[in-house]
Amino acid sequence: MRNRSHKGANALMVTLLTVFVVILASRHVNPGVMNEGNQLSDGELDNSDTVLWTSYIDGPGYDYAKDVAIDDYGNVYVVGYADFDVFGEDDAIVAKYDSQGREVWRRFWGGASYDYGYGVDVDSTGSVVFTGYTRSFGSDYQAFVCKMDPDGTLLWNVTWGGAPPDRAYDVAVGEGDNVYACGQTQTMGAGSDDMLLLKLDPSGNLLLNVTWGTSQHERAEGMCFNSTDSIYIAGVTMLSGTRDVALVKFNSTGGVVWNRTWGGTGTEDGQSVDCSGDKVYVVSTGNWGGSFVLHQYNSTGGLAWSTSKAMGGNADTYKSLACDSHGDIYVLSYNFTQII
Ligand SMILES: [Ca+2]
Ligand SMILES: [Ca+2]
Ligand SMILES: [Ca+2]
Repeated sequence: MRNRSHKGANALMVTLLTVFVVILASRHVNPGVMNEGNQLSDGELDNSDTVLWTSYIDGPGYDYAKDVAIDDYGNVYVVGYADFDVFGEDDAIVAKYDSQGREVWRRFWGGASYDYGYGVDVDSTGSVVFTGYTRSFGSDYQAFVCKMDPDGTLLWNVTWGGAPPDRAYDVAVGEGDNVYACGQTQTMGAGSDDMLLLKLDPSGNLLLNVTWGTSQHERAEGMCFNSTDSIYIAGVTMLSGTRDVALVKFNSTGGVVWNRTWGGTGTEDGQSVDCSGDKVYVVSTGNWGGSFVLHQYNSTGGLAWSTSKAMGGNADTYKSLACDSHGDIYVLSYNFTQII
């Protein structure tokens, strides 16, 4: 969700009220794309936390909204997946709303098997990029990245992966409208799953695929791109024997600038990251009874502070954060949004 460049104006934030709402690079996989379907949800808050609008998509089965992005015109993009059986089993769904909450279009992407949309961002031309993973094309799960024009016409789709499962969870548009996606891979890396970073050019050509990790489990959960051509990825490493937060800074050519881990003997999961200037914010969850931890790092990897927020609700539900140009920080859960 992300993190990604939430090119949103003001302190507006979309809240997903319930989740209603190689190596191998194979291109043009011929997925199904469909323009209709039905009910993902979102609402928008002004500075006084008033809900400006709410919209939802409700299919015949379960429906999950996983990420949101805002363009320079205030259009809102939501990605997730739903059980409409448009192409068979779950399909990724991406929907565009105008600044008043009116649905502009919705599109499904996928094939006969399971297709999950997880991350969305928008580029300088108003084209939307989204990512996730699919079992409809290739062996086991494959990461995918798709791009649609402002009218929702599919421009390209790319899958990435080998025989083991590979997944993408987030996407961010970077310099020159290059596209970065992150996730986890067993096809490449140091063993078990590793954090995965893909870079594609604006036409969907794969520019690089790199990993970060150890012989233990690692994965990326969220990413952001900042104006200094740096990419931050937050996720998980199990190098210590338990899950710990991992934050990795890459440069635009895929080099690891630094990495940091945070955690103790319990469970600590890095869920999402966003940056504002030289400040990098990470939200993490664990088995802490409904609280989350917000961390601020600087651009050289120094931990400025960590603070725990007890908000109630279920643990492990704080999935995303974004900060705006005013320095306000938004943390998104499955159930509600906290503005800090
Ligand atoms: Ca499907
Ligand atoms: Ca690993
Ligand atoms: Ca731990």
